[in-house]
Amino acid sequence: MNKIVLITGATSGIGLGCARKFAANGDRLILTGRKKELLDEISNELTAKGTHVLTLVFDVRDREKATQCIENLPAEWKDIDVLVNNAGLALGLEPEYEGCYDDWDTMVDTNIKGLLTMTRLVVPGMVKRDRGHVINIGSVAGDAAYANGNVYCATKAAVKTITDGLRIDVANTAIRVTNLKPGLVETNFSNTRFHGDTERAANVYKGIKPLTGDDIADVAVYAANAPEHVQIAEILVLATHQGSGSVIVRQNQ
Ligand code: NDP
Ligand code: 8X3
Repeated sequence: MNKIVLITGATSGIGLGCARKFAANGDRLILTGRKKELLDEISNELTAKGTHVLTLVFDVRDREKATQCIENLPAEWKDIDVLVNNAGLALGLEPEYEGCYDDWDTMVDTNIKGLLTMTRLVVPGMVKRDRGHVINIGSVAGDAAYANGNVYCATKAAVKTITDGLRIDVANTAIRVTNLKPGLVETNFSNTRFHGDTERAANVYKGIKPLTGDDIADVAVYAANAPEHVQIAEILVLATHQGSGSVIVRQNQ
């Protein structure tokens, strides 16, 4: 059925993959992000294919702006069926005792507090309508810490607990809650993590065929379209030669 799907961080990677895959599924999209020009480009691309798209420009850390955007949605866009809490990032890969305070703050504010803000703004409407689905993009990094992943891993462990908590709190409703945990996905993620060091970022994907944003988006669309009595509570999606967060078998290295 045609749904209204709100995706945070829709300008790149997994969020962009979700925008394209939910559009191909016939859904209407509220695409949010920080980069207006990119959002406009993506909106034009999808609108040309017949998708109804609304774009909202805000940073998920800006609670006031996020609130303003969600509270002032046009009437025909208010009844959000699926919230994809995707916006997030890793910054740095250093031992915890050498970590950067600003990087820690940004990860916590985005990956945990931003996700919570969006949940707090969107889920009350779902509860009122007794329908909806929240898909949080967690990570294999939330299952166990890996070397130098410390704070990023902790934010994704928090996403797991926050997702579990929400699932419990809405179990008396028809709302479904999913923690979708990707492994190694080639996106802008590593460029961001290494503060624009593209060579270091490229090395992350050397010798292994990584997942793509589209691979993860396929799984999100599947979860959102499972029969109504089926709640995909948690899914871990790894590249075939990835055994865990820290075991990656590379060819020709
Ligand atoms: P990308 O860097 O390609 O995309 C991240 C998206 O999040 C961008 O659209 C970015 O926008 C947006 N974003 C970041 N910070 C904010 C913010 N404060 N407010 C609004 N939007 C923001 O990386 P991915 O697609 O890989 O990452 C998406 C999610 O997937 C993240 O939560 C990440 O932790 C998770 N993940 C990624 C994995 C991977 O290997 N790539 C594996 C497991 C999970 P902008 O361009 O403006 O920064
Ligand atoms: C992103 C995957 O393993 O680089 O969450 O942390 S990993």
